[in-house]
Amino acid sequence: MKCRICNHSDLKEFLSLGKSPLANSFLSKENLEKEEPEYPLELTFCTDCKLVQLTYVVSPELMFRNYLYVSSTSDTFKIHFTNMAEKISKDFNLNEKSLAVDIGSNDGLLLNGFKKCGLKTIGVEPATNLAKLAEQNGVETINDFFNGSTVKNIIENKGHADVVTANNVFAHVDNILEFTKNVGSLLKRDGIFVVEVQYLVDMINKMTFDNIYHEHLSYFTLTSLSTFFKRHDMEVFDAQRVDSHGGSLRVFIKKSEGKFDVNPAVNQILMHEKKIGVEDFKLYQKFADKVYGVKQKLTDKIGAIKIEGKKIAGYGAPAKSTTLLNFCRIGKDHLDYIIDENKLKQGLFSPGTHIQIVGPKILDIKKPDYILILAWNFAEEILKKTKKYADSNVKFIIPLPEPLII
Ligand code: JHZ
Repeated sequence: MKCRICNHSDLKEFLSLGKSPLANSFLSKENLEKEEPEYPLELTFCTDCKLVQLTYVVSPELMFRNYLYVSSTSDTFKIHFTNMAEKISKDFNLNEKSLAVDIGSNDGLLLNGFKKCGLKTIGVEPATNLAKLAEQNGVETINDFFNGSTVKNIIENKGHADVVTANNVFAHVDNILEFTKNVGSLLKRDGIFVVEVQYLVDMINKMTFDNIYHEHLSYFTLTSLSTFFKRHDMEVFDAQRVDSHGGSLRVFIKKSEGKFDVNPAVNQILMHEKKIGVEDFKLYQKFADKVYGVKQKLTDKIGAIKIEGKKIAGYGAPAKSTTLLNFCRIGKDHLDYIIDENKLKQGLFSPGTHIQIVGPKILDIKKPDYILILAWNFAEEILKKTKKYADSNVKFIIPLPEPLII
């Protein structure tokens, strides 16, 4: 195997979570008996460009043409993306003449924010169900992957872009080089490319190893990102740590000839990464050891609760719960059901573990003794809306960084 970014062949493997089904391949009842494809989940480290990456690439056609994740399901994200659109519009003086393109635009949440700020917008979304939903939400959307022909289509019909955004998309792309070249062709000379990616440093610090699944091919630090862009005529000129998904990086990139000065924050984060050893393989080996330890603690806790004859429900059926449940072998014998408010997931069954996904009303009918918060990144929002159950003695388990019962 060669590095997806720099083609180097000295890659060092450090973590295997075994084989897992695709994280968002929730099953209908009729498909429960059919064989489910599983693919290896192994992480490796490039000794040259320092990118941490998956060893096995699943075809994007299998993962992204029908997508159950809807950005607007959580209030937290509605606020996050609306604020992001407002901040970018204000900081970069964007107006009704400016064009914003969002790649992986989902239900149009971010672009709706840009529209409210007066910008012209267009989304690119490969999932047909989501592209339709975005159109219903009033956001013009091209239903395709982001590639040379979508770029040509946008330039011909809308012109070049002032801002291109890719939130939780960049890590999902196998051929990042081609993707980045296409972004470069779409942008105006002084246009900006803004990406949000889950931050590997947070994943290590907060032990959020459930974020490892087949959709996420790359696990970025600012070190690996800025090395990549520098080698391809672009430059990171600002970076911020943001809370999403247990810790992400929002990175601002310009063409090399673009006008923006590099913010000192970039160097500060790079220095911090050097200090904590992101270029050193030992950091990743230590992380892997800890992952196996957390798995043991969580399965011990869940096992002990079941021995007492108590009932446990899951809350949230995020993609990452597929990794957690399959890797920790938590299944139907442990969780009676999983609640998720996304209607597209309700009535389906969790990949690999076959636990039914239901709406929140079930809590009044089949009250559990414990709720395992699988969408731990929204623990605050979920705890708030389930307060009445906490008041009636239901306990909550937050699985990571270490299983905690509250
Ligand atoms: P959430 C997503 O992963 C998808 P996921 C994607 N693959 C990606 O890359 C990462 O983000 C970064 C539900 N919920 O956002 C909604 C409630 O039911 O953590 C969601 O199904 N009630 C693009 O899937 C799930 O939990 C609630 O009150 O891991 C959360 O999924 C709240 C707040 C959420 O992303």
